[in-house]
Amino acid sequence: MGYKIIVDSSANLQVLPGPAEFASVPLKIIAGDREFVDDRDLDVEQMVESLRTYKGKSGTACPGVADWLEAFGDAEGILCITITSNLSGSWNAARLAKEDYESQYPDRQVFVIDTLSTGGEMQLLARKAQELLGTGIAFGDVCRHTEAYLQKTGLMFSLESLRNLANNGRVSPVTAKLAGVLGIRVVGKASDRGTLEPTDKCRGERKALQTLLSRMKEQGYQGGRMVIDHCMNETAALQLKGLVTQDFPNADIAVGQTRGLCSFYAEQGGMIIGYEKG
Ligand code: X90
Repeated sequence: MGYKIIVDSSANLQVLPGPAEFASVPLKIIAGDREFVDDRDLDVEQMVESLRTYKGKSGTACPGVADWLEAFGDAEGILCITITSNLSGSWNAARLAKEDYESQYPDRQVFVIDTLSTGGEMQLLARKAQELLGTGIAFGDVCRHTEAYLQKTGLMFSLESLRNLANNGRVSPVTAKLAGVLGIRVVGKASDRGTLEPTDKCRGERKALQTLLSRMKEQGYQGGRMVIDHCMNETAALQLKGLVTQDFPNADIAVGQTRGLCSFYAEQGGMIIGYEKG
């Protein structure tokens, strides 16, 4: 049987070793007549730089049904892991692709998980799915266990600017005003509904990092897996890793860079953290 795990590019994941084939379906970032496809060839730093100086309207586009179908290839068991359906149409497109594919190939199966989240939490799920597949359990059970794992994972963020989120209607103007003052970071989490829920307004990076860690501990973090993705802010990401490691020397922490979609919304200096609640 050919199995395939597919995320959209908001997961910040381009390769994932394991028994199943893996693919990332790109979202797009659009600024005037420029279009950035969020695939492995995208030069993220150059995109962030050119957006910084671009004064016009900019936005994003989710993958369409055809993009998901193309990623399905001819796999017989497919697991799609998408960004929150409350902020993007990616999940809906994947669901429609599933209907299409299953009616075309009645003996094949497509599962679609709405993570109500993004970034590192999606990475944790994809990794879990590969591991479960390796145990030899049935594919349907792999997908169900992976979805259940969402109860044990969470997502936090620290943002210096919410401008692109507000300009594209992903947070309210009131929420966006929390940030925008030099040196202020908005720390928050993915809500149960899959929206941004600011929890703290922090003065300075140090305070933001301490707040992130204490909020994660409050949610049940005990030194399990953590994925820290940053937008051109490796210093802070490594500092956070250091702080976490002081409390939990055996924590399994991966530090990486946000790809195109998350870089557009998290903006320079931003961090997105997926973690295990216990
Ligand atoms: O369909 C599209 O065009 C994509 C829209 C995505 C909008 C939100 C992306 C947020 C990315 C911000 C911090 C993490 C927030 C998590 C909330 C669930 C990064």
